[in-house]
Amino acid sequence: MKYFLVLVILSLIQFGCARPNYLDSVKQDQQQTVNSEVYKLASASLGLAIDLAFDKTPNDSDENTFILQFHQPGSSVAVGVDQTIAIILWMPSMGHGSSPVKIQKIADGIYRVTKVYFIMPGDWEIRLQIKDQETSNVIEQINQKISI
Ligand SMILES: [Cu+2]
Repeated sequence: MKYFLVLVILSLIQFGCARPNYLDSVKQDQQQTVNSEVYKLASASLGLAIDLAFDKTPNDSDENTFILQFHQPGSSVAVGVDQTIAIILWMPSMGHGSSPVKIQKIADGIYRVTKVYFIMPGDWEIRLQIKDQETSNVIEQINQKISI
């Protein structure tokens, strides 16, 4: 009986030792979620709110990616838009931009934006253009300031 108890205690200790690693990785995942930044934009022409959510804290040293989601104000359900979406990265203080980003529609009202390169630290603008699908005329431009 004593021997059995020792075995049980030993196995509990082993289990106990195995746990922290697992918990650490869960903690790290949660940390990443907390670190991601969400900007709340609004389109007057569409009458919609737009969430711009970075996958991780934006930086100037490697590729940044974010999700754009159009939705009714006060609702989180994505709303599809007929207009074309364009994004320009712009550094107003120095009058230059960056290389073109890549925009993929992943569902109605939801877009994945990749190849977002802030090529130097400082104040940038993410310029979101809403364009007429047929004429490509810019209907509205929303400038989101972001410090890198
Ligand atoms: Cu610059």
